[in-house]
Amino acid sequence: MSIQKVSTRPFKDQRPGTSGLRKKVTTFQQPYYLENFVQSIFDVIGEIKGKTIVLGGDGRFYNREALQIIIKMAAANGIGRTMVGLGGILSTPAASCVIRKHGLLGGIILSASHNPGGPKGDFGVKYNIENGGPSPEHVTECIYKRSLEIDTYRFFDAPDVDLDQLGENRIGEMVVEVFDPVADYLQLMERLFDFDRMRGLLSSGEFNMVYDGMNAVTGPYARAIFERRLGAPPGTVINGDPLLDFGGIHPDPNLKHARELVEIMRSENSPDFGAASDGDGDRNMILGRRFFVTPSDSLAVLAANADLVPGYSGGLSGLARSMPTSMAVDRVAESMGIPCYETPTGWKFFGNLLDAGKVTLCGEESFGTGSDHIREKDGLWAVLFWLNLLAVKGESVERIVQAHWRKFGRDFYSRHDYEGLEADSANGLMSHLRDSLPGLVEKRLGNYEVEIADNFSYTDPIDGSLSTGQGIRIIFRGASRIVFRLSGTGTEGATLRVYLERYETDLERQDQDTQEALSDLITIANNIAQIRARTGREAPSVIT
Ligand code: VG1
Ligand code: CO
Repeated sequence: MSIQKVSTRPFKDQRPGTSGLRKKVTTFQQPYYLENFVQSIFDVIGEIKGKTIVLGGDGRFYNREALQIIIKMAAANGIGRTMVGLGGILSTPAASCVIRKHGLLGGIILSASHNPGGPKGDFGVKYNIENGGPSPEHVTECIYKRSLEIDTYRFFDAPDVDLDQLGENRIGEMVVEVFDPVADYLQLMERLFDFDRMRGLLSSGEFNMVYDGMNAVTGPYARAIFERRLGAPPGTVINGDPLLDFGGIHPDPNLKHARELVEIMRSENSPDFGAASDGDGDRNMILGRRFFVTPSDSLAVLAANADLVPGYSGGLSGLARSMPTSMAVDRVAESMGIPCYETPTGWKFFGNLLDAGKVTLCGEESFGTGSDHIREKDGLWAVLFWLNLLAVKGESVERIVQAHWRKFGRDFYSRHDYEGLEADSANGLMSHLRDSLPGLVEKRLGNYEVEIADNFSYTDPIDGSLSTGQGIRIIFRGASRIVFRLSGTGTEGATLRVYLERYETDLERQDQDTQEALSDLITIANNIAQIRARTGREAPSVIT
């Protein structure tokens, strides 16, 4: 047992994206690849000697191997204590909760979120800071710069730690504590939501729910919460065991990938409430009987009804959404007389606003919703929030959403993804769009008149940092929008995301099919971005 200093050479491709460093498993398996990135983190985060960090992941292929490497590197770098989730399991929101509750230095979460797993799938590493949230851009930039010049990493040569046994182990001076990854998180949820009321609903015999763990990290959390704590019958949680390859599915809770759940919710005897989370547990999809709640609407509905939930009955300080998220939540903020902030895509941009107490609830169109209880989006939190509302209101999911539209108007909303494009054609499309922006302002496109056409940039209201090039916005008079951006989480080629939104206050027209309601905007988007000609694609790969 000894500390080793291993000479290495830098890799050039370790710049973290929207949510950490995400690459193919095979990339991470290259000698020194994981080690270099982890050492780069330890090198730039300041004083680490004697401090405590938390580690865990979504259970995907290579999770356990990577954890053993990181544990031994932490010991060699002088970390005092490392907490690791039992079985290597730790959801992203639970990691954020544990960091905050125990005042830790930070945590390393191993996940590629909703990306597929397995030997040929994806893997990822993200570092969360002491507020429990993702590293802000200036930290990820330092990690990246360090990764370009690194020449040694530290490693403690010791036997593997048994991750399936709760309790304390030692590697050199460092204590490794294998802990229950559910307990602290469950306690936090019990403080925010009315568990007695939800238990009453679930045991009334008149209400059924189904929760899809998508063979990923949330299964153990969901069984503990819904089946054991809230008394829902066994079997309420489906696909509840974390599998190395997620059973071959993309653990992405949307209408395409959560197919099993969607079919259950469309069936004759559908349960009243359906929900799912993604690989690392930070996303959520909410379904009623034959009814889909868009994530943007979900955020707006939660905000509008927050006074019915114990954790938020004292009022909301402000709301926030990522730029491409629909403006439904803006209207709720306005009606409450509180501010609504518009940030770039990615949860890290909410961190400062939450820390400063300016925002209580926030969300993204990509099935991410959360609050100031932690510094990550939180899938099960959103599901519990909905369940609490359903228990208090005694109405169906569909009725709650329709009542919201009647009051605030409806934002028809859809995202069209073109996945696996050649990087050159995707970049060409975006630069063509950037060049067209000045010519679009004040122009009429079909029935729509362009009010603003720009490339979104954001100045953080707390620390003044500027983030540019965050997505092309075409805003039409009357609050309709088209937004274009390239994904920062993919591992193959490029993904173009086109976000479409149309605001409708006419009650008669609120029941239209979403794609029909947006058809004019879809045509306009295709024309101005020349999507077919430039990508060769006739249709998007995923519509959500
Ligand atoms: C996507 C979503 C974004 C989300 C990010 C991480 O990023 O659009 O809203 O914050 O994934 O989510 P991109 O750059 O591919 O559009 V997760 O569940 O991976 O932590
Ligand atoms: Co995720």
